[in-house]
Amino acid sequence: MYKKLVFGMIAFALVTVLFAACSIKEGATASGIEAKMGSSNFIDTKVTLKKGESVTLVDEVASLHTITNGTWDGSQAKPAVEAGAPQVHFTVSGKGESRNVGPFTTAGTFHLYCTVHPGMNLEIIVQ
Ligand SMILES: [Cu+2]
Repeated sequence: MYKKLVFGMIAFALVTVLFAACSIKEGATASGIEAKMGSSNFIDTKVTLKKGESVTLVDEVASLHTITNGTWDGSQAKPAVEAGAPQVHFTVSGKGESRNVGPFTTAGTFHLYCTVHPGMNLEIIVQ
């Protein structure tokens, strides 16, 4: 009976520590930098981050975007995950819907694009 109580308390303490650790990590990587998406384009086509920061991609209108690593070269989609880039693949469709992308831990220039809209490119510069 007593042992069960002690075990329960240890388990509770562990869970609390884990939650606390997660929230600290999120706070450290959030830069507050946003890249807004319009109906068929990036409103912000270029963002600059410091190493270790993330960028929040925000759908400003109710438009479906599928964002992944790569770029549009004219009307040709060129998927590519650059060395040091986080793997990105998600779909948003609701107004105000957002996704955190990162952290970017390597300095360089990285590209994301929307597979739905030709020419919808985002350049991310990490310093
Ligand atoms: Cu799109």
